[in-house]
Amino acid sequence: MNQQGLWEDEEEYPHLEVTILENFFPPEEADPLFNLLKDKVPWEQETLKMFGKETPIPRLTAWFGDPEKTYTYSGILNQPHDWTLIPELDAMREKLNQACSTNFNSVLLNLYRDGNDSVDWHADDERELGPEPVIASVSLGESRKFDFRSKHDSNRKKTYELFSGDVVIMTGLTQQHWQHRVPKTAERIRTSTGPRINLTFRTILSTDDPIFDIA
Ligand SMILES: O=C(O)CCC(=O)C(=O)O
Repeated sequence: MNQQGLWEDEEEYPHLEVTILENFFPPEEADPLFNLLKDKVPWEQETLKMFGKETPIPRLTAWFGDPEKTYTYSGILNQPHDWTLIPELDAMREKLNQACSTNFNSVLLNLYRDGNDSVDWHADDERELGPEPVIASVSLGESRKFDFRSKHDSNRKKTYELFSGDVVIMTGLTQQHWQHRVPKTAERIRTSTGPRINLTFRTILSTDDPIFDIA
């Protein structure tokens, strides 16, 4: 497993605390996980209200977590599925808990069916994640680009290519100062971009957690 850290480059990318664990899930784990999750996860097509019209978001999603850990993402209130529905997901969580020395209590899954699917610029800066969340983002299946853009200077950008089995760990003030996205791959449509699954493991704070008031 190779590891790249971006956060050492504080001058060029201030507060971008990102570590990439390449091949964290080697192919013999990543390939069966991709197939299992594609088949077993109850994928949903969420919609967003845009200009008064319900518009499908360009990917399928699912939310798993501890009971009561509801989460609002892009205006969508998510009720979690139980970990017991897919024990392999719980095993992934355990492996990431150990690598990150944390206790993830929820995961948002995205299925990008092809190069037309994407997630637009955003930060995982919702109040329920606290001011300095640790987020572990797993890629399975097709490789895709992953862009960062400074919230203060949109010309300051950094792009990674994420491959199946890679894990991106975002920590510290990253979400407060940077946005990220997975762009469409329009130029690759003719060579057909295959499906990709992304899982972002997060820790949703309880409202009685003192840190909740700081965010
Ligand atoms: O697909 C990815 O790599 C990123 C997904 C993401 O940013 C999110 O779900 O918040």
